[in-house]
Amino acid sequence: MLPDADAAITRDGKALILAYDHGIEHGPVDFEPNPETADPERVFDLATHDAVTALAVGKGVAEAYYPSYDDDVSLLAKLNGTSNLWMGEPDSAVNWSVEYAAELGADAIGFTLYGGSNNEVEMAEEFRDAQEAARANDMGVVMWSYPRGQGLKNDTSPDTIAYAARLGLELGADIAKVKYPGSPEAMGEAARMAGPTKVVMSGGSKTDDRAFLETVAGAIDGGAKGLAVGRNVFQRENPEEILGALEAVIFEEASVDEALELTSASAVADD
Ligand code: FBP
Repeated sequence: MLPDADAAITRDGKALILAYDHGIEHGPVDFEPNPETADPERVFDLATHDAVTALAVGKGVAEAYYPSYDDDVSLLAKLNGTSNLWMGEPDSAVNWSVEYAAELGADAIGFTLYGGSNNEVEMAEEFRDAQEAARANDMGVVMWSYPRGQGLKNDTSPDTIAYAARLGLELGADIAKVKYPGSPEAMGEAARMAGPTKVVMSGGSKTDDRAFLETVAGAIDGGAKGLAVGRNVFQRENPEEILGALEAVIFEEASVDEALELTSASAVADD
């Protein structure tokens, strides 16, 4: 990792990355709860919210939409991705080069590594090439560090998540995005193992406002430097509201109750 290499996708040393690679990873089913989010323009508009420090998208979406948003949105080029139709051992195709991402104006690259997969060695070698090319183009590096494979089914135990975070440091990521390991203490241990590499929490499937904000606040208290989130934002009826609440928790040290005041759920409860 390189100090400050992530400056273009962080604010005060923290990140709120809006992830929108779900069209590749999960398919259109993820847009069903809020159908207008199938339109990338809706999500690019969301990414102009002050809370958002970067938008993570794949090549085709970046090509089609980023030119209209390059003044207002920091682009995190998600280099690899594989559809849910793939039934083999976890793997991820590298869909665009770092050089092409740089040409499109990307500020950083994102790369999934499935530690523990039978494809880990090949993926780590692809990450090496991407990480070094990112450095040559002055771009930050974010690793989606998701241990999974034949003997490791979406393991989010504290030990595994600490190992995932450490892989980020060892392989040269500036930010390691990991699944929530179940407690603020376990998140703190993952952050400690990552050293100067910032650990951010992966959003996960949609939960209610309070549960989600409490998990995020706990992760931040534990030592996480922010959040990389998709469904818990864009699947909501009013994504802007939760972004405002997340901004308060992540960047303004607001309590969950204070942040909830910014949502209409709280307005309804107050009536
Ligand atoms: P969510 O906040 O919706 O969980 O998105 C985070 C993310 O890493 C996305 O970038 C990616 O599309 C998805 O999760 C992959 O999740 P998984 O591989 O666990 O299905």
